[in-house]
Amino acid sequence: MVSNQKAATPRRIGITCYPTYGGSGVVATELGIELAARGHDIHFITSSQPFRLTGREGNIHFHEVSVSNYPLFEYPPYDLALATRMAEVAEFYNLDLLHVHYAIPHSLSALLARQMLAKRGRTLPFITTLHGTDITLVGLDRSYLPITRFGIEESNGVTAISNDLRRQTDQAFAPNRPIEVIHNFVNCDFYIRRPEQVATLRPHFAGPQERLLVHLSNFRPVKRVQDVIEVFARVVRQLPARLLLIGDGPDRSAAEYLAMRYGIHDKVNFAGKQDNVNELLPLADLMLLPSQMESFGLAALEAMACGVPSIATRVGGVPELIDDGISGILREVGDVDGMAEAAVALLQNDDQLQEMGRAARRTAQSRFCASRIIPQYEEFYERVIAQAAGAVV
Ligand code: GMT
Repeated sequence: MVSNQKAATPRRIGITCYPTYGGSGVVATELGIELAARGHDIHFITSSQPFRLTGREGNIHFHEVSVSNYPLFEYPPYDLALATRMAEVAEFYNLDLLHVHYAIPHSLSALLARQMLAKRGRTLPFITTLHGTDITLVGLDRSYLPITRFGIEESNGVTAISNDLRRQTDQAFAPNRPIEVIHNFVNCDFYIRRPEQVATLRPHFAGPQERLLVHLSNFRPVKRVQDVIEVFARVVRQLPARLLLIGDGPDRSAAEYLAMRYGIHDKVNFAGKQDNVNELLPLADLMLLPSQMESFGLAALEAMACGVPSIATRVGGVPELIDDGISGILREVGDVDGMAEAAVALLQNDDQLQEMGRAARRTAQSRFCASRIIPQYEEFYERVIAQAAGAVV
């Protein structure tokens, strides 16, 4: 379900992202779906079909980037194959703009594609959206820093998904161009609590007297999934509860081991990667997001839209999303006792839990709905396209 408002100027836009289960891929895919619904022609240029695309959406095309594995290549040159495909698609479909998500290496591939087309007298501006770890982890690695800065500076436009990420980028890279903040968004008609659906599905995950806690991530070390288990182990000592873990990644085994050590593994459901998170999140009473770093916290926003508040860490862009004590609860990184104490207090006070869930939904609707954020991207596209057209002699 997407908003059906139509764009003033329909455009042909190429979108590149990591199409697997990362937050940046989710944002890029949902953006493409929303833009297509508003009348734009969207071309995903990615290594595989983005996982949230069904292939049945109108106005959406998928162009696979295949990286040839010539025996001489110790490292298959994905960035070059991508640049080539970007240039081909842009020329064939007469694209107005490329929008790449995650700076490395996508901004550099887009730069090459722009240069290839310039040789043929064509203008192809590109926008880079910074998502977080492309700046805070990969970008700050000395071996990638200069090229990350170069990709940012060469972009025709740059956006960051939170004020905090813009501040961090300015501080670490001091780029010679302004960065526009366009927050992440959620489709509030798709992420919503439907009581009949909850009544049917919830018994599969928790008993009538049990609270259900949820965590959704790619189980990378930055997510501190072991802290989720630590918090839950403390909560379940105080009240009947279950934990639903959605996602998969390198720290899953460590989390499973910890759950076994605490003897709580029968109460923890490792559901793995799931496509229907919009149906699973509303089943929960509370989300746990104890990340080391989070430039925005899309998982928390998706839960909030479903009326599920989060206990999260006070890091990065999370305070731009969650008002501590109103639409969720914030604690310091690693404070598993504090998070557990807050969770128990909230789960034992139904009125407060309900009120926080309503505030979470209100925040999602009033500040982060797709219908509010997508026009900001459209307006930015128009500005960048006009500037690029003006710059061509
Ligand atoms: O950490 C992840 O979940 C992956 C990463 C990505 O780029 O795929 O997520 C980043 O982008 C998300 C979407 O914009 C943000 O919601 C996450 O906060 C951000 N992750 C970090 O900053 C650690």
